[in-house]
Amino acid sequence: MPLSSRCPAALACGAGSAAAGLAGRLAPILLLAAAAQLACSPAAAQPRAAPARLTNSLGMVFVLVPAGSFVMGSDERAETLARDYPQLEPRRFTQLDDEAPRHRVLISRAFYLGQHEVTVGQFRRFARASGYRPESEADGTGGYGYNPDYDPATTMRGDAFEGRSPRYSWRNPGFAQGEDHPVVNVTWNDAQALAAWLSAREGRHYRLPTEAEWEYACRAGSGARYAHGDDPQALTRHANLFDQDAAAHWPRWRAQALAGRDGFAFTAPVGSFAPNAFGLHDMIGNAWEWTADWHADDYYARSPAIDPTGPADGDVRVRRGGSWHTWPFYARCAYRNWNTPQTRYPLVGMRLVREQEPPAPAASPASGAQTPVP
Ligand SMILES: [Ca+2]
Ligand SMILES: [Ca+2]
Repeated sequence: MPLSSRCPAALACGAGSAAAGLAGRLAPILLLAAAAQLACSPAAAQPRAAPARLTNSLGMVFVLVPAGSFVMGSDERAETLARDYPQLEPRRFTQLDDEAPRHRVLISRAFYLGQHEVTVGQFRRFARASGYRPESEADGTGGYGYNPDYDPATTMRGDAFEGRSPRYSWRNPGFAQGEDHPVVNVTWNDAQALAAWLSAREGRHYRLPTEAEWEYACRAGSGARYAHGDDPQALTRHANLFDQDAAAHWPRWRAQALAGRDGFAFTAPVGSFAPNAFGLHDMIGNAWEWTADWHADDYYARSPAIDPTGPADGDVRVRRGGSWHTWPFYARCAYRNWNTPQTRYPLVGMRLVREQEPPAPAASPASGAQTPVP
C-alpha cells in the first residue's frame, strides 16, 4: 500500500551482501574514470561567479540552491491533520514523532541540486559507460513491479506490488517508462555508485542530499506542508501523486487518492509540473528520493543547527517526498520514511547534489585539475 506501513521490513529486501560487493564492483570503474580525469588537466580555473544552472556529462541539469535558513520538521496537531486529511485513520497522526521538534536549520553553503530526479535514460547511460550492475540485476533477486493480475489481498504483507522477482528491475517496474521518466527500483547503494562514478569522471563531488538540504529544497521558502501551501487537494496541479487515475489500478485504496486527476497513473516524465521557487521539479511526488542520512526517530532533538548530516550510524536510510503511488499526507515536505540501503521498489528513485566546490586537493591526485565537463 502507498507507504501506509512505516516498517522498513515491508519494503526491505534481502541480506546486506550488496554493500560489501559494491566497492569491489566499483573499483575498476573509478580507476578508469580517474585515469581519464588525469589525462586532461588544464591550468587551475580562475574564481568566477557560480552559474545559476549547469549541465553535467550525463545531461543532468543542476540548479544552484542558495545558502539560507529554514524551519525543519513539523509539529502539527493531530486534530488539525485529521481535519485536512479526513480519509485517514486517526492513528496515523500519532506516528509522526520523528518530524518533531520543529527547529531552525542553517544551510551554510549554496549547492547544486538536480533540477529533476535522475531519469531512466541518464541511469542507462551511467550503467553502460561504467559497467556498473545495479543491485536489482546484480544480486539475482530482482525488484518489484506492477502486474495487473497481482492481487495484494492474496499476500501476507498486502504489498501493492509483485516481487521481488528477477523479472523486475530498474529496467522494468512493470509499467511503461520513457527515457525521461524517473528511474525507480534503484537502491541507496546504486545512488552511491552513480555519485562516485560521476565524481571520479568529472572531478566534482557528487552525492545524495542530506535530509536537511532536501527539505530546505522542497520547501523553497515555504513554511507550509507543501511548497504551494497547505491544501492537499491542490496537489493535482503541482505533483504526480496517488490520484484518481492511479486509483483505477488499486481500487481498494481509492478513498485515499486525491479527489482529482494529475494526468498520470504511473510515473510521469520529469518536469511535467511547474518548478518550485528554487526552480526544482517533482520534489513532491513522481519518485521518492533517497537522501544521504541514516534515520533516527529522535534526531531532531539533538541535531546540529548548521548543516546537519544525520546520525553517525543506523540501519535504514531516509527517503523523501512521496511518489506517483503515495497518498498526499505522506508527500508533505516534512514527512520522513526510510528503507535499508539495499531496498529497491517501483516508487523510489533519486536526485543528486553536485557540490559547488571541487574536491579538496588532498582528496584528489589531480590537484589543480579543472573539470573537463560543462
Ligand atoms: Ca498520479
Ligand atoms: Ca520526487
